[in-house]
Amino acid sequence: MHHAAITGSGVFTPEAVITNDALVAAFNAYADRWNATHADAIAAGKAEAMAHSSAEFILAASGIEQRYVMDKTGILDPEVMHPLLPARADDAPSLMAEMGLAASRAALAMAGVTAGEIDLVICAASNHERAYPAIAIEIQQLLGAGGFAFDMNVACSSATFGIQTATDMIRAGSIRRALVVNPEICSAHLEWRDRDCHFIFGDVATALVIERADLAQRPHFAIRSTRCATEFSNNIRNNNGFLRRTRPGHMEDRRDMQFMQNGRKVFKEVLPMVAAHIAGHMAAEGVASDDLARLWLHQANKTMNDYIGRKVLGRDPAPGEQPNILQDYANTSSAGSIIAFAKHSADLDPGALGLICSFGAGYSVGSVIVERRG
Ligand code: CO8
Repeated sequence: MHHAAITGSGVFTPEAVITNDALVAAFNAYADRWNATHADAIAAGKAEAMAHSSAEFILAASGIEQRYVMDKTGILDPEVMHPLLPARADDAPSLMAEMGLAASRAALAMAGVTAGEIDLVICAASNHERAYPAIAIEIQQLLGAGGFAFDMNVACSSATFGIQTATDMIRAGSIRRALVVNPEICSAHLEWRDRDCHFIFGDVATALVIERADLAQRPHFAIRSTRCATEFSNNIRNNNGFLRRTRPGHMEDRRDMQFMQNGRKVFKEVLPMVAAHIAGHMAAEGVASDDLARLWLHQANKTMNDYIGRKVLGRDPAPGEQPNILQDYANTSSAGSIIAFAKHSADLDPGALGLICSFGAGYSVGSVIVERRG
C-alpha cells in the first residue's frame, strides 16, 4: 500500500471586501425601505416590521469582522441585495473553474508539480454552479491535467471528504497525484435580506495537491489518517434544485431556495458530534492531545472553535495552536479549514502532528491527521 501526502496548498481570495459596518448599513437601508413600503400592513398588524442588524451582534455572535465576495455592488445595493454575477458564454471558463484554477496553480507551484502530472481533479464544494458537465472536468481541461475528474458535494465537509477520497485512491494505487479544489461562491446562495444569517458567509477558493508520499519533492505533510462521518439533519438545508420547475408557483422567490439553518440547534448538536469524532480519530491513531502541534478547524464560529479546541487539547489553546481565519474570510464552507491550513502550517517543524477538521450541513464531519516531513 502507498502513502499519501499534502505537498501543495493554494488560496484564491476575491478582491472585494465587505466589512460588518458596510454590510449592516446596506441591510438596515433595505429594512427601512421594506418597512416604509409595508407601513400600512405593519400598522394593521398584518406584517412584522424588519428589525435592524448590528455589527456588534455579528462580531459577538460569530467572531466575523469582514468577508470577501466575488461581487459586492449588488450585495450592498438595498435595491438588489444579492451579488451580480453575469451569465457567461458556454465556451468561456465558468466562475467556479476560474476561481479554482487560481488556487490550483498556487498549489501546483508550491508542490513543484506540473498540471500534466495530475491524475485526478476533484472539485469538492457546497454548491456547483451547474449540474453538468462537471466543474472538475472543466478545471482539468483548463489546467491541462491528465487522468479523470469529478465533482462532489458534502457541504462544509467537502474538502476533507475529498482529501479522504484522493488519499484512498493513492493508497490503492489507482492514481499518483490528485488536486482537490474547493471554489466556494457562498454569496450566491446566501439570503442577504435575512438578518439571522446575512453576515455568515464569504467567497474563496482553495486547492490541495495530494501525492504519493514517495514522489514528494519538497517539505510536505504526510497524511497519517483520515476519517469521515455523517448523520442526517434538516437543520442546515437548501431546497433549490432541478425539481423546482416541476412545482406549481415555481417562479416565486422562495426563502428555502437559499441557505437555511437553525443556528442554535446546529451549535448544540454539531459540537458534541465533532468533539467525539476528533477524540475517536485521535484515540484510534494513538495520538494524545499533547502530541498535537496544530488544529485547523472549520471556520464557522469563533465560540464553536474555542470550545472544540479546549475539548481536543484539554486546555485553552495557546496563541497560534488553533488559528482562526474567520475574522477575515467569514464562513467559506468547505474552504475554511483549508485556508487556515494553507496560511498557518509552514512554520511547523519536521515530526509535528496537526489535525484538519471540517463540519457542517448533512450533518457531516471529516478529519485528517497529518505529520510535517522534510
Ligand atoms: N443583528 C442583531 N441581532 C440579531 C441578528 C443580527 N444580524 N441576527 C439575529 N439577531 C437576534 C435574534 O433575532 C435573536 O433575538 P431574540 O433573542 O430576541 O430572539 C438574538 O439576536 C440571538 O439570535 P441567535 O440565537 O440566532 O444568535 P446566536 O447566538 O445563536 O448566533 C449564529 C447565531 C452565529 C448563526 C450561531 O447560532 C452559529 O454560529 N451557529 C452555528 C452555525 C453553523 O456552524 N452552521 C454551519 C453552517 S455552514 C454549512 O454547513 C455549510 C452550508 C453550505 C454553505 C452555504 C453557503 C451559503
